Amino acid sequence: MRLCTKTADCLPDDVLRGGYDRDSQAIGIVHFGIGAFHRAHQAWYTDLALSAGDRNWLICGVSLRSPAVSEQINPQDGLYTLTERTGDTASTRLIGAVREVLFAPSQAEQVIARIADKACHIVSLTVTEKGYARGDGNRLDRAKARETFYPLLASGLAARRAAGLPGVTILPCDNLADNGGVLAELVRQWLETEDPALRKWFDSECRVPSTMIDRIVPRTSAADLGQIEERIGMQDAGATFTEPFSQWVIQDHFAGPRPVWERHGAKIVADVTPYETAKLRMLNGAHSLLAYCGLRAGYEYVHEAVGDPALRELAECLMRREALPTISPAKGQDLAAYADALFRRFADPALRHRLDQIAMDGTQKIPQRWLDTIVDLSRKGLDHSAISTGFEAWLWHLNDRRFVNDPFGAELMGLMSSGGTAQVVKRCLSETESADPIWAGYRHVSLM
Ligand code: CS2
Repeated sequence: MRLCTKTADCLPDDVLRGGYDRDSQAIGIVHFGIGAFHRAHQAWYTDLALSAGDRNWLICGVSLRSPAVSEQINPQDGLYTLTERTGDTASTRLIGAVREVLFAPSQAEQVIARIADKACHIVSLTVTEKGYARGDGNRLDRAKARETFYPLLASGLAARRAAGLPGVTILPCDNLADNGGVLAELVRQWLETEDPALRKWFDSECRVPSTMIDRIVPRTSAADLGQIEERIGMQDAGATFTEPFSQWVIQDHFAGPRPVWERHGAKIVADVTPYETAKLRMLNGAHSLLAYCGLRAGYEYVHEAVGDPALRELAECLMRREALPTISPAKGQDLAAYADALFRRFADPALRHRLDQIAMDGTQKIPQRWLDTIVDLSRKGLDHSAISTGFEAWLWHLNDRRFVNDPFGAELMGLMSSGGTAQVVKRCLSETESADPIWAGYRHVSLM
């Protein structure tokens, strides 16, 4: 038996569910990149909102590269379970917010029609750092952009304008600094060449809030799927696993209506910068450190790496002595308590969060996780030896080659073979905007 609308009634009683009527509700959100993170985060908040009576916020998920999620979820009528794990306990909820999944390469017209539908008010994205097609100095890489969401988004917006519909809120949910500002600028660059009149319409009718998104979502394993089948008595190919913790801070900058996500734990604020900076530099910064140093030390999971006293000390140093002093907290934001909570989350063995999952796409992650911190510390004349150690481990990681999964991986590994570390460092630098202080950081690293 497989999970779907018909079989959902046979789920065990302890599987939580909203019980709202899905058939009479419209799709209000089109989401690019419907991977596990979205299903455990934004779709979960939206499911809670729908359960509490918000209406017409069902989600149309769009996959850009692989049909896998549509094959997992469409035969289940968009339903899947989300299981929160901690210690020895687990709690499972049936999520109904996702109505359908479209596979962009073969269903482009449907994606455009969904964006152009009058019920759609939000186009959100979780396309990973590399999915934004940022080239040198945050300029749009047009060749890469053509392969991603930009043409579909532009066609959807053009159809809305032609139909006399209002603009939409474009909501980026990826770990980039100033993700709203960056995305708005990249979309402008795309439209400027493709359709300058649409660019003007986008500027006046659409809004792109910045967001800080946080929930640890390990990749689902075959063992996880076996466990959930045993627990719920049916197969769920879309099953997703996460921690109980979740955080979402969203800039109050919408073009039109939105679900009342703040009733379910999201925070709507004027400025997300302090939350986003703390999250990127402390959580993600320490994650990347543990990933490269942990893999080098032979560990597989985050809880194992953080359980090693030497690596724990290094991560403590990165969070508390290097990242923390570079952040100006918002009123009431306690960064020392934040660090304590992060270590508790990292140490939870129930999550089984793989280090190689975090290690991927280093070139896309390191700038906002480490280099921005190094730049600030260098300006103040402060030490950044923990980040430097992480950097050295990243170079080891490239040289070791076993787990490298990065859009620039082949190029960097080639440079490593021909010119060694110095060539790799030089290549990275040409990708960054503020070369001077960063040079200092890299030079420091390469001398260690
Ligand atoms: C991780 C993040 O894979 C990674 O690079 O650092 O996905 C991290 O788990 C999330 O940002 C937590 O919110």
